[in-house]
Amino acid sequence: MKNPLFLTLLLLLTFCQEKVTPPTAVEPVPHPRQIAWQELEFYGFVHFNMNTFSDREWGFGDEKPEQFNPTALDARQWARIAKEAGMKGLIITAKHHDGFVLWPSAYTEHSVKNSPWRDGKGDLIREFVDACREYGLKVGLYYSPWDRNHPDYGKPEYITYMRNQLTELLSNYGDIFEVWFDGANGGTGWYGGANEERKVDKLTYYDWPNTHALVRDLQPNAMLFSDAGPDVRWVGNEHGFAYETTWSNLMRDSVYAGMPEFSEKWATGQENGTHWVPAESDVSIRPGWYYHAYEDHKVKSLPQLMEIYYNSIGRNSSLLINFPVDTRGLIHEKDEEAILKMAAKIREDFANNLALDARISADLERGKGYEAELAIDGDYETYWTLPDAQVQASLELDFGKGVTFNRLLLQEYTPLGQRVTAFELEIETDGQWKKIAEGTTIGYKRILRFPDVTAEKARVNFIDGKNIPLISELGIYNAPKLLLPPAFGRKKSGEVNLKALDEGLEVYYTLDGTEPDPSSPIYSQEFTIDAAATLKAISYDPVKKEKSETLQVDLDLAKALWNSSQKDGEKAFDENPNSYFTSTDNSLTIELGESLELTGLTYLPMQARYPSGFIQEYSLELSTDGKTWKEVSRGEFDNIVNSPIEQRVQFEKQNGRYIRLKALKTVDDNPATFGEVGVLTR
Ligand code: FUL
Repeated sequence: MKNPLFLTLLLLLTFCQEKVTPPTAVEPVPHPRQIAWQELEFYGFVHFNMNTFSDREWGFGDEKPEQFNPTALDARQWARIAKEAGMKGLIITAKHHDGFVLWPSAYTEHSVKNSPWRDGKGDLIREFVDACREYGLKVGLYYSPWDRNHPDYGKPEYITYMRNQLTELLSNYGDIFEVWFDGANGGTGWYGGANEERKVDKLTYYDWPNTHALVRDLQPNAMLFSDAGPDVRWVGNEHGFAYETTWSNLMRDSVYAGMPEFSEKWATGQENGTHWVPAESDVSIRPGWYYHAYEDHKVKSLPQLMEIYYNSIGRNSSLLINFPVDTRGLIHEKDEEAILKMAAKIREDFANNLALDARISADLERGKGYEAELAIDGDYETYWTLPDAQVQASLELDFGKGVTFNRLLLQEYTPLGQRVTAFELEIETDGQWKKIAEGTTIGYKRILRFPDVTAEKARVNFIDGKNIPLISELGIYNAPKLLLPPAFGRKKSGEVNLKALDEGLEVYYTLDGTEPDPSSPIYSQEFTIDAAATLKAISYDPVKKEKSETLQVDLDLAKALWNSSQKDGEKAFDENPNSYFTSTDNSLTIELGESLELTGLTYLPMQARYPSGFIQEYSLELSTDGKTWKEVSRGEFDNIVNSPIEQRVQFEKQNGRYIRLKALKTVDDNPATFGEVGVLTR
């Protein structure tokens, strides 16, 4: 190269490029331990302790160590399932509110050391830790500050006890990634026999600054969880849902664990929050945190679990899903099946990032080292950004051909703080840009779902933020439809409704017992079924030409004419499985509005979270005039506690205009309750 001017220019250019200054941080920023933790995203909870055996959610503290007796405990089974589910760690209830501890603590007799399990020689924390390490999972410990067993709870001596136990737990089992302090504390309890109510000042009693300092000292890399952090905060509900706007910033000094107004005021985090305290969404795979056989049929469905995934990890939060380990000491087969289906669906939804095949460009760039391409390089450490003082810019993807998609994934580079407050996704059709989705905060990860769109070009407009956006990753996906049988509902009038569980699916049905397919009637609006019929329905993906498994519902008479003279009696036949009738005389009488040939009856026990009054022994009577009654059946609903599903009673065909279902005995001797009652006519 002979031209000295050209050489000088080239040198100048290189010099200038190298001079691109890195963006400055926007406070607050995460600590390195929080950066490492946020990459875990998904980990599991194990609720297994005395409550598993007392069949409670919150034990009173008067339970006996002898009650703790799993028959086939295998912590390796938990770890295997968690690993296969894509979880990165497990957190176990080392001590829950009832005070029983899963390791042979030197400071209490209320522990596994006095239980029949492993002849009192067992250490469940050790077995748990070993299993987690074998499967490459991180280990976390839940420790309830509230202790309904300990005689000193409420006094200063108890704080010493708590710290002694924490010292055991945090010194003897290797690296711990998260220490979970529950916000529920203070109230009635056994308290060494005192059997009274003990209130504590949640802000001051535990002397959190010094308790936290102890944890820090013993486990410098452990994340400290409580409602208020200091490292990770509660999301404010137990559904596993973060918020449309979720900040990792929190006004930490205004909050403490267990404060009454935490959920409404603080759970979303705050844009101007002073500390980095990201959210963790916790939820159980069943209604309860602990195992109850009567919830075996209430394991969350795939659509419910996917909703949780998108509303937690998809909204700048980590996800902690709980396994209520059963009395054998195993994760129940149904829970395993559910979590593995969820894991498979997550993998499927994010199998192929369409942005990787697109040409990416930006209308503004900071310079070398911050180009648009870095938003699709799969490396979280590199990011696209803008010159200082700019917050508005677009990242545009040119796919080169029409592609179909329904998910947008964005990640901010959070080590320099959370920034974006408004963004939108547009696609180009016929030369026009059209908005198809929008969001507020992004944070570590944000996923938007929207109905299928097909376009050659898409762009994400960053509209507003606290400072220049730093976009580590951008993903565009075409998540396959959730091809599950449609959801079914029926009204008292007999009107039936069907609903596909994902966008873009069609529903076909039959009433003649044949298998539905796309040549069967298509469901477009509610229709009435007022007599006995078998409804079969499928969801159908018209693009892929695939159908779901078949939903089959055996329907009988509509309840349009039914009446009850008992107060609230109609709640037992309103076709709403979640409402129920509690009887004052252990019976329910229904006037059917017409004389009918009957062959049987159905009884759905109440489905509420804490049920009572299930009928165990029943008598069923019919009458044509409401005065003279004839018993047509008497018997027992065998396994109704463990499996509170619909019970069926059949009898010889009889005429009746009135039916009376009597509870001769309820399982708990509480007044009889009725979730939903129906009749059979065939
Ligand atoms: C709550 C506790 O009271 C529940 O029993 C459960 O442990 C859940 C994770 O946290 O606050």
